[in-house]
Amino acid sequence: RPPHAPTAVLIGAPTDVGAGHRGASMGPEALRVAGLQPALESHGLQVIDSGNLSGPNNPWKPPVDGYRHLPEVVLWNQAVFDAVYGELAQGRLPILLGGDHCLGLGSVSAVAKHCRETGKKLRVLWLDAHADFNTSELTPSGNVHGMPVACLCGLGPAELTGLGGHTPALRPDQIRQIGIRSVDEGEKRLVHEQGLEVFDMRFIDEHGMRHAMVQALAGLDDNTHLHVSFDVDFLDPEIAPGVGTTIPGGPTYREAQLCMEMIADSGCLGSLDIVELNPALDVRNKTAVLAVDLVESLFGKSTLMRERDRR
Ligand code: 6HN
Ligand code: MN
Ligand code: MN
Ligand code: MN
Repeated sequence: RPPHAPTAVLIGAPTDVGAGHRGASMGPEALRVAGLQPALESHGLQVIDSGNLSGPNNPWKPPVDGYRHLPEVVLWNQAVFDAVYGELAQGRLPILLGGDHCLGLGSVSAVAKHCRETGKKLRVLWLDAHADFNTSELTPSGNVHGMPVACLCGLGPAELTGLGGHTPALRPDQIRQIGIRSVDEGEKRLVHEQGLEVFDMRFIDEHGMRHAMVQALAGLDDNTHLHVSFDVDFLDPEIAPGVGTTIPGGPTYREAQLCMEMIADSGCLGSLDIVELNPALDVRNKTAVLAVDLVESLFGKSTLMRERDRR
């Protein structure tokens, strides 16, 4: 790695409070058991494991006014926001270990605040089977892990949309979604209305992952902070069964690797979420091992030579 590569910090957020299945709360430990830290260190990256955040238990209750566990979701996201913001302020590269995807709200809100304060441009890549663009009116489940992108764009309860003190945290044109193949009916309308740029599986089938990523990464420059929110259900369930909401027809192993490699090549990666890994549904931790393998590529596992050549 180049000498200026920032130190990465693992931040565990062991909760499934926004999910529809129990078990994502075990995600951080499964990623540690799969060797995330030594894997990244083997590529010359400095890595600190800051341990786990704490927050309320999952009360496992039905929705209230369209949200399940909103007070608990807020508390977890405040903890994530503070931790991620604090690490960015120290010049480190935060890696959030979820936990379910409602935590992307705290993480991306912190990144957005950091970018506003440092004058950086922000691009968010949302790697997911789902658009996560529901609202309390549209949601079929009340699970807040289906809502973080809408909340980041200002559509949601004030406790969540105002997390970083600036609403909305993001403009839709700062987001690119990749791998999408399950969007609820009302959610679909809202995605179109807000003009989100979505590289869904149909696009990837027709044009290939390479073309999708060329477009998703277009316009990045030296002053761009790239945040990757990696929902493990992005991957095809044949290779990644350890998630709560498997949707068939996702990226293959090589498509996912190429996606990560092209992000690494951009040289802009500034922060990362690894979310929705559910060890209770996994097979001998293989989804965690795969996630670690892919995250290694995200940090330049297979592109070290090219990166050096370029300098
Ligand atoms: N995730 N669209 C569904 C819902 O309940 O809103 C599923 C959301 C899944 C969210 O996997 O992060
Ligand atoms: Mn910075
Ligand atoms: Mn998601
Ligand atoms: Mn998902």
